[in-house]
Amino acid sequence: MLTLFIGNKNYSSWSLRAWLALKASDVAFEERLLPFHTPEFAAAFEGLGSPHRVPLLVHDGVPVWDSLAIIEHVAERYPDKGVWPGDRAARAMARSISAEMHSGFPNLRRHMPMNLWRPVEPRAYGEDVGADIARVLEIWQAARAAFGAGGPFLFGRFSAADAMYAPVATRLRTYAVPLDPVSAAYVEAIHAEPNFVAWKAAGVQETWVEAHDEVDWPVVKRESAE
Ligand SMILES: N[C@@H](CCC(=O)N[C@@H](CS)C(=O)NCC(=O)O)C(=O)O
Repeated sequence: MLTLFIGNKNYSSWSLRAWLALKASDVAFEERLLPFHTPEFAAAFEGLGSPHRVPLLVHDGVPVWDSLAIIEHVAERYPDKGVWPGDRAARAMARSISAEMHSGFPNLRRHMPMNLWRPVEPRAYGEDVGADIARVLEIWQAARAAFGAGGPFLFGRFSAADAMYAPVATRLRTYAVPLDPVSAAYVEAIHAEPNFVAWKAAGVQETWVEAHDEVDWPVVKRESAE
């Protein structure tokens, strides 16, 4: 039995990554949403030896934490589910860019937090954020050009690499970042992906507000409030 602990769907980009990868793999799992900064959140991690962070997967009593470790765990345990691309060169690139996402882009992540209910509005950014964005777009264009022929995602069909970059696609849209045509089409494909659509629909209904993820604070701009 698999249980995936996640945070608030509106804000928790790391939870979204693991959740999308699990959904795409079509492995049955139970989802448990832990609202941030609640006693319920802290209690869920007791005795597991993991950090108090989501996502956390518990598989037959064994805890696996950190989005990329969860993805690798699922890929190992369900090798026929196509978590990573089937082609070896594509898979090598998919793993590389997923690791790059996992360890990188701090300026972009800090300046443009995932916030699914924020109306699409530009946010000015400096050179450091611009450099992160330029690298993301370079990655997307390279993957699409080399391996994207079979579908709208980075390696054609949806893979763990798309799960890793989906929250970035939302940020680029939310903060109205100008995009080249290839990247714009990719952002569109992520926003049309049915699992993502379901996640966002749930996220924008939530009522918990995280001040540090609201860049217009103390104003909380919400699409539904318009
Ligand atoms: N490197 C971790 C990052 C996990 C992480 O930072 N999760 C955040 C939410 S997106 C968290 O649980 N924060 C705890 C809190 O805000 O109390 C991963 O890839 O899963």
